[in-house]
Formats: sequence, structure tokens, C-alpha cells
Amino acid sequence: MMLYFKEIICLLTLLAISTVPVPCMSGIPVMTLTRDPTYSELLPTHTRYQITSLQNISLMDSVFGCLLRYPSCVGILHNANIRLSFLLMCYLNERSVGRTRKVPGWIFLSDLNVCLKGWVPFSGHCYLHVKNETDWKDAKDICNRSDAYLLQTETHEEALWVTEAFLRPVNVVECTTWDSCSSWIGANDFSQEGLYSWNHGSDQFNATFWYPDQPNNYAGDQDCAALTRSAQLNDKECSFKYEFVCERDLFI
Ligand SMILES: [Ca+2]
Ligand SMILES: [Ca+2]
Repeated sequence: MMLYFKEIICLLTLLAISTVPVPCMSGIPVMTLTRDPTYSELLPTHTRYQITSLQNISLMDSVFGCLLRYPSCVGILHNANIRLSFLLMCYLNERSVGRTRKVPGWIFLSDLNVCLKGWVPFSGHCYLHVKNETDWKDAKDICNRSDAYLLQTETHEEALWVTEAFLRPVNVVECTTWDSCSSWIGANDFSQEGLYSWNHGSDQFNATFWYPDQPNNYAGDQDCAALTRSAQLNDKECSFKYEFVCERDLFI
């Protein structure tokens, strides 16, 4: 009971919307929810990143739900006028908000310290976009040196989010072909041609969202996988230079 009481005190402190991180007792995630004035009255364009919507709910109960019931929750969009909350698995950003759908009464609270500085949280993991173009092995090594691993897009939902959050949009001047401006991911078919596996951890490679007619092992020399800007996968020469994304567990 005392444990529960302490958690409530901690969360009440968070609700003061302090910009100073508030230490919580060990055993629950240390999170500081801070209002983000940039997106205070805007609604997300995409609904697929919403964990759930909560009707007839207070801001305080929304915070409880985000912190204690949904490990992938990193942001809350709340409208006190209509007592409606959306729990979000990612931050709002320039590409994910609808600037023409301005509706009064919304506030957005983002969690600012579940990831290291510069890393972006999404659904239980932290991501770092490295814009330096490098070959697959160097990309993997750079991620490993940061206690992370090269992007592991197990689901299409994750691939869509990474694409929207980091990769340059289709048709920008410097990205003239369907596979240019892709990002390396941590998968290869080194051990058996055509049989892809993740180079980190023990998860099975179940990704099915290959670009049409890929992997094609073009010229017999494509053994590393990349994420295209259409959020699909392609096999590519490992010596090719792409930008990349590192992934790691939440910093909690
Ligand atoms: Ca191959
Ligand atoms: Ca290919």
C-alpha cells in the first residue's frame, strides 16, 4: 500500500508539469511528462501510432495509464474540454501532425527522458538517425559502440514510423531512384543465400514487407538488407553507403 502511495505522490509531482526531472522511486520508469507547446493545439495525422483512446477521462488518469499500464506510451494528447485522451507510442513531429486540423483545447505532453539525448522513443525502444552514409558493417559497428544495434524492423508499423520520422521523402532531388536514400537495417543473408536473419539477438526474421521482386541478390552480390523510403525492404551490396538508424532499449 505504501508503495502505491509513493507512486501516486510521484505522479502528482509530474502533473505539476515541472521542467526539472523529478526523481521517482526505483521500480517504476523515471519519466517526466512535459507539455510541448509546439503541438499544443494540433491533432496527429496518423492514427496508427495511437495505443488507445480514453474517453471521459482526466489528464491525471491519462498520465497514470501512460506510465503504468502501457510500456510503449511516450506521449499523451489530451483535451480537457471534451475529456478525451489519446495515448501515443511516439512523439508528434512535423510530419505526423495535421496543421490544417487545428482544434482548440488540446495539449500534448511528451516524455523527455526515456531515451538518451538525441535518441527518439517509439513503442518501447529508442532510435538514433545517423545521417553519415556508410557501408553496412561500419553502420553495425557504430551502433554497437553506442550499446545499440543496427535498426531491427520486425513489424511494418515500426518500418513505417522509422521511414516517416527519419528518411527523406520520395522525390526529393538527391533521391532519384526507388532504393536511393534508404537506411541500413540489421539483417543479412551471410550464412545462407536468400535466408535473411537479424544480426542482433535471437528474434526470427519474419519481415515480409520486401519491395516487389526483392530480395533479388542482384549480380549475385546483395547480402545486406535496407529499408527503403516506401517502408519496404531491399537487399543491397553490403559495401554500398547508406545512412542508417541505431536502435536500443528504453533508457530506464
Ligand atoms: Ca544475397
Ligand atoms: Ca536488391
